[in-house]
Amino acid sequence: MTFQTITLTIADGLAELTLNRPDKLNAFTVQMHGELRQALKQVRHDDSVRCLLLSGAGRAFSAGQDLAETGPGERPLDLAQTLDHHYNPLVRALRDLPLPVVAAVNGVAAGAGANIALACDLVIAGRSARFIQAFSKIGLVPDSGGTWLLPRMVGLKRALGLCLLGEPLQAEQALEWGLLWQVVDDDALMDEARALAARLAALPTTALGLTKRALYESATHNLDHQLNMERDLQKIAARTEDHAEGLAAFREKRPPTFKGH
Ligand code: T3D
Repeated sequence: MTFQTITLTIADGLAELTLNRPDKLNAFTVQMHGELRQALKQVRHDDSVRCLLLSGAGRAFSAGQDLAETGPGERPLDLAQTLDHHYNPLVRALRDLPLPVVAAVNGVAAGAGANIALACDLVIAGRSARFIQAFSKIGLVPDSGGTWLLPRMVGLKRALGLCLLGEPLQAEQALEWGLLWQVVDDDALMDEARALAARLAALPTTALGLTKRALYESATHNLDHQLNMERDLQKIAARTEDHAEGLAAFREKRPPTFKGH
């Protein structure tokens, strides 16, 4: 399938999805959302894919919504519809993928661009990356899950500071605050991100998919509910070939070769 605003390549268990409007800092348009929906559907239905790597072409991850997509005087649009049709399904699609999703953040990630990166399971950033809750600067409320994610990741007070002030959070600070998995030199970002994604792609994918589900859903569960969930998911994981392979490899004192199921 050919896309105009994104690229998608699939090889060796790894799907690489790149936001590709570098001259507009990969700002999201309706067309990009449509292409992302198709690409994520393709990834989800391709059994060979065991990890997704999301990145942005050029000097940004994404500057969020394309503010020039509508001409002067064409706003206000019904932004509830925009979120219902485009941003919310995108965040859910990334979260619900039953395999690990890595975001590689180069340069700026602003507005929905920041929150979509942070919605990915692991985030690796270049040293010069910055995350901006740009919404307050244009009279909007953080969306794409930012108001849910940020308080859980950095605590309520830091989330308030980031969202009210809309100031850039530099990569090193974001790492210290628990938003990121790793910060690397800018020119090493894609190599390091691909190495991380390849590592994840070689792990037992079904178990990883169930693990991310358990961790994300824990946010709204009490301990009893979570214990029951772990019981149910463990029952599924225990029936996978990868579990049998893991046990065999342990007994035979060799590295396991997981198939992903
Ligand atoms: O529909 C809805 O609104 C609902 C959904 C909302 C979700 C959201 O994401 S709302 C938040 C939208 N994003 C922003 O408010 C960020 C706007 N951009 C900026 O603040 C700055 O561009 C950055 C801090 C991201 C980067 O600054 P800088 O100095 O590195 O780059 P620049 O020169 O400002 O931008 C470079 C080009 O990208 C420039 O185009 P030009 O002049 O070279 O033709 C600029 O206009 C364009 N660009 C940057 N951000 C956007 C954009 N074009 C369209 N939309 C953008 N968001």
